[in-house]
Amino acid sequence: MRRIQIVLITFGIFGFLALARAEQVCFEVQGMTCATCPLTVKAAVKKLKGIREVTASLQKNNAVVDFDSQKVNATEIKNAIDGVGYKAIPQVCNQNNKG
Ligand SMILES: [Cu+2]
Repeated sequence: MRRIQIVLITFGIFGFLALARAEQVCFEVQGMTCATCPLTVKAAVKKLKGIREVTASLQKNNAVVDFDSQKVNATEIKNAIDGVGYKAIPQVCNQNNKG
């Protein structure tokens, strides 16, 4: 009985992973000049489907986006940032991107 429960839980977890593909993309964002700019970037990205979390930093000139790759892709995210007047340049995500 216990074994069946474990099997069911395992299938539940993998089923969830199959439905939602969590990915992260990081951008250098050029053109942010004041405290409102990161908020504008965030709002623009959040309008897209499949966005889980967005951080945008004026000090670091960057944005980090967690998204579901089955609903949205990095190019659409870049276009959303560019579309509100900035320039998003994809970069390798590392610890410096966060925070
Ligand atoms: Cu601004």
